[in-house]
Amino acid sequence: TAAKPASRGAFIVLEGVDRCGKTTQASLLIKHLVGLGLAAVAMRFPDRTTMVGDLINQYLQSKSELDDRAVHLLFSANRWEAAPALRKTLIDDGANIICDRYAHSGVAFSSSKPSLEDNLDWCRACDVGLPAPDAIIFLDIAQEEAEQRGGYGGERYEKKEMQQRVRKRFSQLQEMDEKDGRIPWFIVNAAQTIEEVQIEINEIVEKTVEKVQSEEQPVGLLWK
Ligand code: 2DT
Repeated sequence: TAAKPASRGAFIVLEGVDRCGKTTQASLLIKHLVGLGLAAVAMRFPDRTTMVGDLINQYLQSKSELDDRAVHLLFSANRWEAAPALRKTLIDDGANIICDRYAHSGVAFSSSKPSLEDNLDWCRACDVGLPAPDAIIFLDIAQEEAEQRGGYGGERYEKKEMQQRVRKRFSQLQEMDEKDGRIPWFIVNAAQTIEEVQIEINEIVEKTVEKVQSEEQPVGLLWK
């Protein structure tokens, strides 16, 4: 059996609207951490490689239609099915996780739909108790700026009005987390150059990893 790691890994989530540069920054961050000699694993949600993820993928590509609540539950199930492996990576392997979207995207997108706009609590409820992020890094960019980056793709949700509503929901979720005081948010101006954004993210993540290692707190339970 493998030796128990000296400390658990940090769980870092990158969030933001489409075209904010999350995916690019996530892979640069992994390289940076590995370069520092830290174990770092990439995750992303939705994870389209599972059976649940395949249903989500078909829905996002408009190859299927699903009730808004049903698809919300699939996105949440897609996180719950990953939760045991996520915990194992953090705790047994002591590796840091860099995750491209997580529960906050789940709530921000679903609750931006007309049928769910008054159901924020219901949207959050499905994700209560999941492994909680140690930090949320929100890549912030103005709508106009994001649009100039080559326009949106053809998937469901990749439309201006939706993206604007999602951005507002993210701020609301940030306020709620800040009131609760357990999950720190870091807002990074994503309109900067890739290098500038990278430098800010690296600093936030290095501090978070140090904090997790020194405080020895167990993995939190989201919104519980
Ligand atoms: P990507 O473009 O990052 O693959 O995301 N989404 C994501 C939800 O509606 N609910 C969720 O729980 C998650 C994780 C955001 C595909 C789209 O799926 C949305 C964009």
